[in-house]
Amino acid sequence: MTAARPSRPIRLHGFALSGHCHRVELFLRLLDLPFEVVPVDLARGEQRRPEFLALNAFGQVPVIDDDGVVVADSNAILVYLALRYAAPSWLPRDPQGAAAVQRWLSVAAGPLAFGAARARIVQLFKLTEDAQPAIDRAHALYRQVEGILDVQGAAWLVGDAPTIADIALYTYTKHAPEGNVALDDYPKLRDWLERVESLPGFAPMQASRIGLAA
Ligand SMILES: N[C@@H](CCC(=O)N[C@@H](CS)C(=O)NCC(=O)O)C(=O)O
Repeated sequence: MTAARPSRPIRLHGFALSGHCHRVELFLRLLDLPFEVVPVDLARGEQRRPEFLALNAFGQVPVIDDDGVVVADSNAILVYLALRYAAPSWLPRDPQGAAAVQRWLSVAAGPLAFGAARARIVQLFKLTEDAQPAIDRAHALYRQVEGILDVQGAAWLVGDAPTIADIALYTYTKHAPEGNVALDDYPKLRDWLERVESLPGFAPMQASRIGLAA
């Protein structure tokens, strides 16, 4: 059976330096779906304009508009795209597989967002906040993920094929050094990053010369 295709390009309201947005863009590219980016300038506060708040009352990117179907929140968008346009392997339908993927989406919205992603934001926007708690949270998470990848002996976070769990965790992990989170101690994690990068259609988020990447 041929996978469904959008009848017109999906509009991705996003910001080039947002890992949450890259998460969505990466999955669109891996699925080879047509899309166009509608830039939202966070520095100028465009996410708080009424037109944008009508799309996402939380005032955050990413948001997609798929021919009138508006979906906000990066992980929600991954779920939508997987169910609508992807092979079932990207989001298993069996209870155990679906739960295993959801577990990682929760990690992406929790420890990843408040760890590596936050530490990077402090550098990116030169915030005065102390980044150390976020850096510590990032290392706590990566020690756990390293152990899980080691014990599972698996190539991917869930099962034996890439899922949206891998997509959700990829970008902020890859860019963690920009937030002064070194990945040297996590060889299994770095191998996993490379596996994601080898997927057909992969394109990186633009690098920022900040933190350990300066
Ligand atoms: N849970 C949301 C978080 C998205 C998020 O934090 N977006 C940031 C950019 S990375 C944003 O729009 N920030 C602007 C603001 O909060 O004013 C998701 O997964 O999409």
